[in-house]
Amino acid sequence: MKIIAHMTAAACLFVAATAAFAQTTVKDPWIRGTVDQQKATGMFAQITSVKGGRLVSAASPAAGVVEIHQMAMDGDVMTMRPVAGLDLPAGKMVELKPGGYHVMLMDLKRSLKAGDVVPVTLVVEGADKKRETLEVKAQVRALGSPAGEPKH
Ligand SMILES: [Cu+2]
Repeated sequence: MKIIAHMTAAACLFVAATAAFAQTTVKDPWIRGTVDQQKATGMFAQITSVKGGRLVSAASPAAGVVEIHQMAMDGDVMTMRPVAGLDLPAGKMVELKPGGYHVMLMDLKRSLKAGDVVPVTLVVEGADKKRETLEVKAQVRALGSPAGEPKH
């Protein structure tokens, strides 16, 4: 019994240490594929910041310009606009998804085909103003695939 108790304590310590290192986690990053001549597309993901923070910028070698965008209905029209940042409440998963927030890749260097893997760098600023840089590998999904529905 005593040995088991010790092992549990060690496991807890390990989890705590990992969480402190990876302040923000990015799950299931993906990019909507493009057709030839298409110059922009969106990246989506599920972002969770342990202590809370703000996604302030993004960059990718695949795109000349990368912005954080918000999609919203303006009357009957779906509009998209850049925002200065996206708040990540502590411990709460924020989903970037079609029709909502997304990382907009513009001035694309080439078309992105299903199966490609695109590196994207996300910068998250914590409440203490410290910046955390996250290197993400986003998978390109076919243009016509259902809007971000996870595969079950
Ligand atoms: Cu956009």
